[in-house]
Amino acid sequence: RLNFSKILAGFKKYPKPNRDLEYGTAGFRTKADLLDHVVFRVGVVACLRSMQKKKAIGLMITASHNIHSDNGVKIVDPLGDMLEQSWEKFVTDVVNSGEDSFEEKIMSIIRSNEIDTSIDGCLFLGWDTRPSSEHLASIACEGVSSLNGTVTKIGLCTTPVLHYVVRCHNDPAYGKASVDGYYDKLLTSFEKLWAKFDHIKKCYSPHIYFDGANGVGAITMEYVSGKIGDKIEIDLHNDDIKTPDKLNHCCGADFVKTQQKLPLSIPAKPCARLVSFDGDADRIMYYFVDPENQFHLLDGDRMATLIAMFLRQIIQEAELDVSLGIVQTAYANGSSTKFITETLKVDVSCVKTGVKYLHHEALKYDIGIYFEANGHGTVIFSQRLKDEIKLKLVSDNEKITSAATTLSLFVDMVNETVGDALSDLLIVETILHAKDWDLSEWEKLYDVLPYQMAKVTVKNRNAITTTDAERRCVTPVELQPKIDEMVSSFKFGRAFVRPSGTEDIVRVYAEAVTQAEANELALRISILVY
Ligand code: 16G
Ligand code: ZN
Repeated sequence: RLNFSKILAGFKKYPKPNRDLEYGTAGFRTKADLLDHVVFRVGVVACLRSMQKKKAIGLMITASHNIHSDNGVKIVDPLGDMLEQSWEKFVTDVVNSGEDSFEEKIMSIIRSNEIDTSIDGCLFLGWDTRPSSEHLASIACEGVSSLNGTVTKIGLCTTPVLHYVVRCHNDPAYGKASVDGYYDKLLTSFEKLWAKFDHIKKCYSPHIYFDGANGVGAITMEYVSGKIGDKIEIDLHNDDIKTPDKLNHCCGADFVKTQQKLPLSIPAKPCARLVSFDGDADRIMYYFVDPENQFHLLDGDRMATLIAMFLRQIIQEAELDVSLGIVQTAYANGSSTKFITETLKVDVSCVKTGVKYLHHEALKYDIGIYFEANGHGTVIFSQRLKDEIKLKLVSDNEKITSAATTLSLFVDMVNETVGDALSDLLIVETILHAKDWDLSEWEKLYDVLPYQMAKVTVKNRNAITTTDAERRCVTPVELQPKIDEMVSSFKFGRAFVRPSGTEDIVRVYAEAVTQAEANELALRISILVY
């Protein structure tokens, strides 16, 4: 039933340049003008995936926090999570294949996955504000159509919205499969939860300065601001989506995290609550400037600990016997890990960089909180937990039913499919509001160790291989002993190196007791790598 001549026509219309690409941790990502053939072929493979699973699949066109001239494409699996790993190879093969070999590649995918080709593929498609996004989205549609699949265009949207809609289409109990349905679920639970904690506040201010990275997150917040403005006044900045080169330029969550300074146009108002989203609104950073003009960052580690602390208390109040754990990566600050284990006494595990690894590990808990230090994260809840909450909601103990109500509303405020800056913002604001905290109270939970990150350009980054969740190097064999020796000469020193999954470089991370020492350690390790 497959019409290979239709697929071939697309291969000819969008010829592959003389360069192979790889489906990395964030899908395909490169200069936008090198992507025409990629999105066509990804459309084809995503359609096959949909036929295999007999479920809807998502396609998101975005390059997140990258410069406006880049773009990329990611495939979303039926439950709204990232594409299963075994398929990354299939899609990479098809994207890199020549006109003479694609038919064989596609047939082999069909055979090895026992795909019934009489099924119609069903795709949901979303894109960000980049100037190239709509064009690439239309080519992706051609790819899907070449296999007779159907496409529902969500259009301009954040990455987490697309993930959410795919999940709801395949699992209607999760919510209504539309952008309105998404806002409705998150904001309704937020309003109800807010009302539960509506006491007089001394410390929590209802005002935030918001940096939208001049991307799609700014549109989201403009809408949200109209809905919840009576609770949180949102002062919108970096919301110009009409000027392409402003996207992520000196603003956004990635800029704030890596530069550790204020983005353009956010006022240095002492102690004000400042928030940034990244270009596709799946990452978030909180920060503030103190009266001495010092910059303070509250990153993914901080959000994970804040959420764990809050939820741990609620599950105790609800008398629920469930497991709670935090998943981090090697980038998590050493003092956050110490705080989680020693003070919170919550389980913590460390996995490789990349959302799919964190998400997978978090599934092991009834409440799995995962965050990368860079601000990408969410919470996932087991079915067992959801069922237990229902039982507690009808308990005759008022304290228990109240805690169960809080938890149940909290669950509905979370986008469990993927890190979601809006959902994370609502969570953090709810907790700060409930605790009557400002950012400096939140920051007091623990002191971070100063850290420094560096990039090293090498001939072949894949010569470096790692183990132990990227915390130790396996090859080149002589490297790790040298790193160990160097680290041991720094108080509270910790460092690791890993090849980047998104750029042709090796990344270096170092922590030490002072900023100067962290910088020095990062530099010395970089020299070892070079
Ligand atoms: C991708 C990942 C992100 C990770 C980053 C690391 C997803 C959706 N995104 O952007 O989680 O932090 O890669 O990049 O998984 P790196 O390998 O270049 O350090
Ligand atoms: Zn992003």
